Amino acid sequence: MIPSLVLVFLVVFSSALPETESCHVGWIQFQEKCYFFSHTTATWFDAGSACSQFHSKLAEPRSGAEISFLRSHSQSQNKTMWIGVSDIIEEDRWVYSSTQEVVPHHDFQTGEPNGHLSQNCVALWKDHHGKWADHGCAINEYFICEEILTSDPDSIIG
Ligand SMILES: [Ca+2]
Repeated sequence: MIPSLVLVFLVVFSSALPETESCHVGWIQFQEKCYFFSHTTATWFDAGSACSQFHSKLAEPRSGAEISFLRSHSQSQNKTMWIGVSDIIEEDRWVYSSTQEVVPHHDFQTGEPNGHLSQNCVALWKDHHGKWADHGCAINEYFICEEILTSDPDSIIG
């Protein structure tokens, strides 16, 4: 009796573990972040608020790998999608929304940004195959939220 009881505990315990280290249902993991690709549209500002409701923020691609992943995934959905980059505060100074840091490596399509003062928010542009374009912040588009994947530091592989 005792060994089987122990086994039950082990199975329950070990099956519960991965949930704390994986993305929520409906979110997609890439490297150490979880992403939510919206099924509805919102202005850039409302998209940011919607992400906050999920304890996340508009996606802020920080590496070439993240840029490529987001470009490819938005392209597979064939949608234009907001990310957390804008030049709202100072024209032509593109910064991440959450930190106001200047974006070191952008992915603007050739010829973009081209909207000057009328277009201050960045979207992965459907017709540019997911490369960036500046766009009117008040326009409703799909959006991408990101959340850092919380995991036990001892369990990180690689
Ligand atoms: Ca602008």
